[in-house]
Amino acid sequence: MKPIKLILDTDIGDDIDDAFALAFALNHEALDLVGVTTVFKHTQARAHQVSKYFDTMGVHHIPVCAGIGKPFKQPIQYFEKDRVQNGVVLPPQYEPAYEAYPISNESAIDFIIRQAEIFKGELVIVPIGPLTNIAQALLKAPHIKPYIQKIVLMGGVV
Ligand SMILES: [Ca+2]
Repeated sequence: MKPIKLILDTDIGDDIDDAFALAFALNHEALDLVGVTTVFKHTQARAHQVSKYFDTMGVHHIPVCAGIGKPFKQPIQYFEKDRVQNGVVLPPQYEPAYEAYPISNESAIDFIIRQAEIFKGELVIVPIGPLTNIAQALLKAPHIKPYIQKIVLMGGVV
């Protein structure tokens, strides 16, 4: 069976579940992880975390693209323990040394649109954080909607 072309859209860095999903998507033989996009709060920091993980696993061919940090509708909740960089809250599991691990210059939105155009009808998007990137990609390029085979999600905030 042909592997499923998959984009994992994640707010990795707050809890372990997204890291587990990333490991699963990377290693399952039925899945072809074509890229990882990050969403919610400090998306560049989250992308560097994914890149660090890939480097640890010896994976250097999968693009990691930062997306939108601020949901369209719901305000971001802040906590006393939050660490802030350039006005944006860092993920609790982030270390500054992770910036050494490169991420793509392409935005998550443009990456999703481009992959939908490349894999017409084959692309599956798995958002496991707020749906901001998916919403923005569909608003920016509504023609990609029929190109996306399906969206399998565990999330909520837009
Ligand atoms: Ca998540």
